[in-house]
Amino acid sequence: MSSTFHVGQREYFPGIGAIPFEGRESDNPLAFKVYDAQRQIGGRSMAEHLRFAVAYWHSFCGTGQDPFGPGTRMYPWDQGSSALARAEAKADAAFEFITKLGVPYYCFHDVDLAPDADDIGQYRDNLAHMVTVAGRLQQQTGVKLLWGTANLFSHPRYMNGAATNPDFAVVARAAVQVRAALDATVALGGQNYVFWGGREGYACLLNTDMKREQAHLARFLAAARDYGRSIGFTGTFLIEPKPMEPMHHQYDFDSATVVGFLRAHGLDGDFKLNIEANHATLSGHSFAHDLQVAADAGLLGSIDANRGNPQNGWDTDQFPTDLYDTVGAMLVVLRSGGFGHGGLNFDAKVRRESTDPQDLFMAHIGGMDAFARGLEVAHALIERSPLEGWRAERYASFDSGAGAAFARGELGLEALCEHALVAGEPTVRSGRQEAYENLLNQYLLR
Ligand code: XUL
Ligand code: CO
Repeated sequence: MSSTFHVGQREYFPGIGAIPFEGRESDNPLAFKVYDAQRQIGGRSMAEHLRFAVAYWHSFCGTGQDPFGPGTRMYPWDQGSSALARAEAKADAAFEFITKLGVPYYCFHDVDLAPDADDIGQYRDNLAHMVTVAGRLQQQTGVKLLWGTANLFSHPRYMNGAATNPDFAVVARAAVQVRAALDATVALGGQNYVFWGGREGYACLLNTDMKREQAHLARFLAAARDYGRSIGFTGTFLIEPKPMEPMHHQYDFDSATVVGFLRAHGLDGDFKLNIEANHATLSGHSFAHDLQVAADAGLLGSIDANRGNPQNGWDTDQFPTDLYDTVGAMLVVLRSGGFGHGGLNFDAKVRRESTDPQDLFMAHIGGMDAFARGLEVAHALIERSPLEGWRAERYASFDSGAGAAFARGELGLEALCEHALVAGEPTVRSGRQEAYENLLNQYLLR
């Protein structure tokens, strides 16, 4: 493997070259076993189906700090004397990593890419400078921006919310970041723009006017939408649901809540959903459930791929490895026609105890292989197995006759009763859950 592959002055991951596809017999930890970017599945390459993205924040900013201790990883790109020099080195490292991994997209928050500053002019200058740097690196490497966003949750000014803050001055200050992050996203050709309402919620209902805060959130999103469209953003705005953490309750609780909110405020023409696996499980749903709710509303936009820990339920942001989860997710994605503008962003971090540079590669390789296998199995289940036929057959009584008339809204309660009188006691029909689960395993093992 080549070890001289870098985008800037310096190589940040020496000894690791482009990650090859070696197939299932390979034991090389730095090779793909399933993900073969150009392999065709149902008329599209794996790369086109999966549209992977690397998350700038976890992979190049997070050093492993947790509430009980500081970071455990010292990044070579984080050693320079000025904040801007460190940001430039970080960008070189990020694009080297993404290129070696062979991932087509990345995602960032404004203050992952550029140093934050309380002074608005300084903040804008920093971001504008780093947009120029990132633009040059995108050109050089061919890596593209899946989405940009603004971090409206870390700075202390946002402790009571950003768009939903009870203080208008904070709402206006949040607009500075959203405007700048939209400018950056458009300048870098970003295909989506994300809102994760990290502190858009409440810690205590006693001091909170929930109705007013949610109305302000809708106004803020509409203003951002109008500004984005005015500067030529043609991509999708995405809301990322999460029920709690950091707040006690967050307004974008889950897919169903966000679908209702978008429709209630007339935002569903411009906004879709970015579903994160670990946020879905935090809200008491499965990952596939929240994807299905979004897809059924025609609002499935993109995915933040990760997993939680089933023992504790927190947002642990682990890399996805569970094949049942990836098959379940890809079934929803394929049935709804694919990602469109969206993709699979690894909103995941290596463990605090994982301190070698190659751990970051292995984490992404594992996640990409897990989703590539999910894609293969979901595609085979849909195209070659009896799954779709079995499911359709369960509902066959609505395909014709009185059942179809009911589904069209043509039968009232009295007509339904007439039908029941004539038809007599319904036959007991098994749901056959075990057969469906065995079918999935059978295809997983093939
Ligand atoms: C936090 C989270 C964020 C969003 C972007 O739980 O998922 O990283 O994806 O702000
Ligand atoms: Co996320």
